[in-house]
Amino acid sequence: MDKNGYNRMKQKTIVLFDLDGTLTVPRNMIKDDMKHTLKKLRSVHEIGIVSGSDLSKLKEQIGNENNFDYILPENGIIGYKNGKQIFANSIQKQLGDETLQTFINYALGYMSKLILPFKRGTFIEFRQGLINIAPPGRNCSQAERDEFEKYDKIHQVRTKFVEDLRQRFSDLGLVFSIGGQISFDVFPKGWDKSFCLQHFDTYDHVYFFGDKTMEGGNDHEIFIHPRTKSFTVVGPEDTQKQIKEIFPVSP
Ligand code: M1P
Repeated sequence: MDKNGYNRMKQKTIVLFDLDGTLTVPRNMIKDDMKHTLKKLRSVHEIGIVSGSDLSKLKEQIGNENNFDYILPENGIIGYKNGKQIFANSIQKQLGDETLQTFINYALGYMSKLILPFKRGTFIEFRQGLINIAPPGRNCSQAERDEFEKYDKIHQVRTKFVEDLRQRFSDLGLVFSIGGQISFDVFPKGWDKSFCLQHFDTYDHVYFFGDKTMEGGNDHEIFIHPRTKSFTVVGPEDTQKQIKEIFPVSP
């Protein structure tokens, strides 16, 4: 075993990656050199993506989903192995429609009072495993996303909103996670990225690479989970560099 816990003897290993900020620039396509590095890695280990994004967004960014053994959208509340669905749960089943409606109505009310540099459409996106809330609206262009991200760093729009929701709905056992540029995700406790680890009970080693590994980031829970050997990256280039260092097969 080397200093990174990498064992050259044949063991069952899965290497999981966050998508935005780890394999790609947020909401951008995966680059060819990253595909090449992952292909090399996949020649020795199974690889997977665990993302807060839903399947359709994830597919837009990775192109061919067959380049991965596991695709785990929505934090792994839905799971695909070699293109076949292996698992699915839903927030609707978990919380019930009455509670969901109370929560959604409140969030829409809060956002209706926010004054931001601009607003576009789709402020709440209801996904199978989470609710995504975007104060400027999800229909932003990339330039508008970048602008809001900068504005939010100064004005803490999402942090303040999350704090308010956390206090008001403290009895619902919800987790609030700021992972991307314009929005945050809301899901039941335990439905963070560490949820997907139940699919890998039979694996000897579970590696994880993510950029939002700090407390409050959406990679944090899987990052600190005792089942994983995890690494923080600062962007796709850093991910490639670290893959090559940790898994000697990669060129
Ligand atoms: O993967 C990180 C996040 O990416 C998107 O966030 P945003 O639109 O704010 O950049 C969303 O898909 C979000 O759900 C996800 O957690």
